[in-house]
Amino acid sequence: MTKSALQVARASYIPKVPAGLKGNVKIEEGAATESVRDQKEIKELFPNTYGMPIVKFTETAGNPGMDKPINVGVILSGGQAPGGHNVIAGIYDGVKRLHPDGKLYGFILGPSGLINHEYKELTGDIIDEYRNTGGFDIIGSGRTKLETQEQFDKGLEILKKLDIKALVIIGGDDSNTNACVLAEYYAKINAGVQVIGCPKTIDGDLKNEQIETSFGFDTACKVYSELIGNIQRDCNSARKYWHFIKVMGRSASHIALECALQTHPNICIVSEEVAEKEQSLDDIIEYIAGVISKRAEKGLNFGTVIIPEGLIEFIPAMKKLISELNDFLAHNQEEFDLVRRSGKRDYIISKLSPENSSIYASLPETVARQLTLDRDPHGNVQVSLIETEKLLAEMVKNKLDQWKKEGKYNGKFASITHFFGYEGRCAAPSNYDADYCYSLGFTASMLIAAGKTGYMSSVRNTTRPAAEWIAGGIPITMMMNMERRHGEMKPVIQKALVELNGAPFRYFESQREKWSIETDYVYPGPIQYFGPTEVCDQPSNTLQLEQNGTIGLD
Ligand code: FBP
Repeated sequence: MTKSALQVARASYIPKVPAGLKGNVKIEEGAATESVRDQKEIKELFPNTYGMPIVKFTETAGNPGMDKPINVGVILSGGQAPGGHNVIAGIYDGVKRLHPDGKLYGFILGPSGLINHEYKELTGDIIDEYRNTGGFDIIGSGRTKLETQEQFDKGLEILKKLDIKALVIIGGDDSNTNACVLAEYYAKINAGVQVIGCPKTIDGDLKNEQIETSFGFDTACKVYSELIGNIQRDCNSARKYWHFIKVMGRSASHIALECALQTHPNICIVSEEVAEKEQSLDDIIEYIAGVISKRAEKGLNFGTVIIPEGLIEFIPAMKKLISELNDFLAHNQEEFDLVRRSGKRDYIISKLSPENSSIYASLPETVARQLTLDRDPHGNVQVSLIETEKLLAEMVKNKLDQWKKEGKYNGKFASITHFFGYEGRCAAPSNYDADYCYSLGFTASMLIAAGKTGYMSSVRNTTRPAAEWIAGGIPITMMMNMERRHGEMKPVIQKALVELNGAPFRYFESQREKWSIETDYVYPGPIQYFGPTEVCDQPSNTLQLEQNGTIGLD
């Protein structure tokens, strides 16, 4: 395989790790824990893994090895996120540090690899090929849900065959919830297999008081911010386009907000604010058109708008429409498939409640069609397929045309749309993600050595230099509450949305008026790997604001 010069240079990068992981590791256990909510229900559902203490690793004298080798299995679950290969490298190095004969097996293409017994041993040569690289291609990832007892038993067969004592599941909130259910089941039947989770998702919505950030968020935001900065420089040069830029984030707007903090666009919509203020689609259009009109008065007929991917589901009226569509299609998909393409829109209009039907009828043709495309494995609309950026650009244009007729606006409006998602999910990890991921993986091995199950690997204090990071484990049940999913109450890890009273949003709110009218663009440029630490090792603005209340260079 031909490698780029950067790949060759990055292969030898040695991730920085917390001091606590450097030598022999001592485990410190805290007090018993409770779930964030619904303690009684969660305790009943997880009798073997509820209430366990938070643990922390510190360095101690002595030999870090174990008498017997441990074999470990690893699964990559869900969407790609930069740094996954370093998590696996960290697990591998941890397993080998414990005993040179320990083995690491990777299950192919996500949880289905465990169920279908498709795996490969990850040897030192393979691991070395992937250190500090982006992507999940070392073993591939998949979105199969690991949730039934039949799947758990099928998985156990291969785990036993390979003498695997612990399984590490690298995934988002749903995959880690399922990891905990699996840990509980294996504990209940005395299977002799521990299960450890690792917090992954570029969306940044798997975080809480114990988990500072999910890996991949830092790199993905830096890649998107580079692209947005480039667009801003172009738009400030040509001065003739409004760019509507949608960024990934299936649900929460963390990515949009972080990119805004890094690049100072003229507009950034935050879905959580839209929901809180119960804004309609028309309110959002009016707001965007209003900023465009104010800039036009100053002769600035150009600008940038950042749109979070999940926006559509946070507009209360659209949420109701999507929910009815989800239910309707879940029961009538076959009939819908038989309707001719040209008749599908009218078919849906005729089947929905009057309120939703009129909203659906008001949507542009393309978006109406996108709302009825195939659902994901959870039965939800795939928001990444909805071209919200085009919807907004088109509706803003209509609004401005109307204002022009009414004499309220006298500018020029031309728009270009973009969607940044897949461009960032497999990028080479930033130093932050390379270090964080390696530490998460290594910590997972230490949790396994300590006999833990039902824990999520955690590395905290990450706005400080890596040596001061704190490695340990958080019981997954601690992050859970009961939520209604497809009509049933289920134990799930709480998804972290943008907090409107949190420091990152408040900072954005204090600046957005200025950014909207003035042209205060920041051009972050590409991720820097080598050079001064304030350029190469800065965590995301979100984390810095959350932990320090300020952004490094401010
Ligand atoms: P995860 O939550 O699994 O990490 O995936 C996040 C994400 O990148 C979203 O931002 C996006 O909506 C979705 O994956 C796209 O999924 P797919 O890769 O299946 O198109």
